Amino acid sequence: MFDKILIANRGEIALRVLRACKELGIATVAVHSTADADAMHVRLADESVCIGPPPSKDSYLNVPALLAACEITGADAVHPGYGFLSENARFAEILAEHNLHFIGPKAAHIRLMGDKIEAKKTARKLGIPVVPGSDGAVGPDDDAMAIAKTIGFPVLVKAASGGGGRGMKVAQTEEDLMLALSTASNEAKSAFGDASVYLEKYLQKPRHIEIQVLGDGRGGAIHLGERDCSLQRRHQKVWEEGPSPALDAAARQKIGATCAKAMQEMKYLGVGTVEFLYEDGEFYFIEMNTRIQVEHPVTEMITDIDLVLEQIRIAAGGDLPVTQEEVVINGHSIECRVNAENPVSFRPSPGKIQQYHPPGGLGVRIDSAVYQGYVIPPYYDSLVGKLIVHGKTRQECLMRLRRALDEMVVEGIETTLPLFRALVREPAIIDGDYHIHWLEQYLAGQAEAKP
Ligand code: MV4
Repeated sequence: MFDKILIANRGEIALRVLRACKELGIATVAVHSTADADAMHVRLADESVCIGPPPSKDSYLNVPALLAACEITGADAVHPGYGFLSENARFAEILAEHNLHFIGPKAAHIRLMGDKIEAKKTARKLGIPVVPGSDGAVGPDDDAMAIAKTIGFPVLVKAASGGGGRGMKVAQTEEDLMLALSTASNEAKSAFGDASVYLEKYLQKPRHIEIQVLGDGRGGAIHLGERDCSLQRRHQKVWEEGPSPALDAAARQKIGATCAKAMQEMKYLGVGTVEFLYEDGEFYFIEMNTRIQVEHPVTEMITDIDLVLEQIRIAAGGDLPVTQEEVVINGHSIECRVNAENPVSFRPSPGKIQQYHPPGGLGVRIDSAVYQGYVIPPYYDSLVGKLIVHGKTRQECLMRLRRALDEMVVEGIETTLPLFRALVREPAIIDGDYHIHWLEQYLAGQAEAKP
């Protein structure tokens, strides 16, 4: 097991990793920019190192500074959290070159899944259902029109190095295709330094359902059920829940087993999330995330497995915590990402938290690193904290979430709490009857209603 872990991240996930380290009896090193000197994980860590000024490129993405912090403190492993360097294969390799452990998948798997074309080809080879589309990149010499006609309009042009919604263009008709191809390719070139794009059948109103997987790197792998992340705004997840209201046990078992088998064949190491679009009873692989995700607590609450603690144990050579047969999905969990944003315009609202009262009670969890008097800096994401609720059933979970939202107090900054207080009372949400475009349509309707 590791002796000392450097947590190369900030905010709630840094605190989350720190908690797992403490429970494992592992010493912790916090790194922070000058803007995060008063952060909670810095106060609670055994040691802390300032790694630079506020801009991420000069601090949390500053690899030499992170290596120096490891050297100074004698850390033998680095946990990247999510975002920042968590899916940077080169960083994982550099750590290995410095005899440091990267708590994450093998660099080759990070690189593989970072290329959305290669990821799809791999998924298909491993028996995972994928969206119908082009066989790899569509280049200037290919007959894109013929490929698109074979797929059937509308088609989606996607950047190979994209992901998370970046570098996507819809072509509704043949006339739209050429413009969509050139626009997506040019944007991909400037955003990712890689102009290659591919085509997919455009699914109109799917749900976004992701499967949590855990592999020991030696051929053992299990799945831990799904999370429904369809409620998103501009590709930012807002509300995630598990199990999905749209899946029955048979569908869950089938797609879960398919993902677990694929991870066994890959000899995947650590935690991972296989992302699907789900429409008319069919799953379509879109991408795989090779990191711990923001919404991991939803899975923890319904499986009672500490994903971050197991991620660390497995990175140190440990075995999977349970067999597939021992994985039991118990009850229902919903996570609301409370952001320091105006709940209507979503304009960021950094500043000092004057009053902070987190809710409590049975089945209520807050993953947050803020406190009364904390100043939310303007340099990073606007997450105040994640309100995660568990109930024996989805209805009990909704009732508890409604009560917890009404109990939660955050004053001094604007937050998206009012949005969640409205959503938890919205019939479509109560019925679980929504898709990936539902939230933006709901917000557009709200904007119209209140000009
Ligand atoms: C799609 C799609 C429809 N059809 N692919 C957006 C982010 C990235 N994960 C892939 N995304 C999509 N891919 C096909 N073939 C619709 C989306 C999409 C989306 C997916 C999941 C959650 C929210 C979304 C919002 C807009 C578009």
